[in-house]
Amino acid sequence: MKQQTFIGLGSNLGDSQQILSDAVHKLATLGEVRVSKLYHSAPMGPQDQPHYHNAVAELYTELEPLQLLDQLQAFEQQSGRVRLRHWGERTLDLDLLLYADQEIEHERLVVPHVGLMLRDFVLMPLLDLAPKMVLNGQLLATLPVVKASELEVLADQSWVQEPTV
Ligand code: A4P
Ligand code: MG
Repeated sequence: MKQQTFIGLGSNLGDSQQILSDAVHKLATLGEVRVSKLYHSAPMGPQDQPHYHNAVAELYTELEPLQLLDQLQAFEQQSGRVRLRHWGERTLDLDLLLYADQEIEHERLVVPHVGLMLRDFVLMPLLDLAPKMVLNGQLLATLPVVKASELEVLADQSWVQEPTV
């Protein structure tokens, strides 16, 4: 049975819009995809790194959670993923934010993603796709971090470019 999942996309090295576009095309090989707007966000973590491009994709897929994680990690590698340090710059980061309403505590996979409720660069694009989403009994749209967000919108949902690969 197809499950509703949400994937967080981030990049701050290389041609980030193209890298995220290519990632969306790859996700589309796994099932039906819808994308959020494209955002520009100041780095969380080390400050001496470029701003990030961030977005969220909704994916309906038959893959089990760990199979999906394997695919996300393969896509990261195919993008020539460079990750220099924890919370540091990277060509492509794909995080499994939500998998249906499952709670997963596995050594390789924690769902919902640990940063989900804390990060405006995850919450704002997620809310584009699911404006009424409730997690832990909390309407995400009313979280203080959402209300205070000053994320820059780079483009509406039509930001996905033709694939390069
Ligand atoms: N892992 C566990 N749960 C998950 C999950 N739900 N989704 C494990 C994906 N992976 C999950 O990931 C480390 C391990 O997490 C994986 O091997 C997987 O088995 P990683 O991406 O290689 O490691 P990392 O860089 O140490 O950290 P992490 O936790 O991915 O960093 P984050 O939390 O993704 O943060 N600032 C802005 N503005 N925008 C950003 O997108 N991103 C980061 C990275 C830092 N600052 C940012 C942004
Ligand atoms: Mg990650």
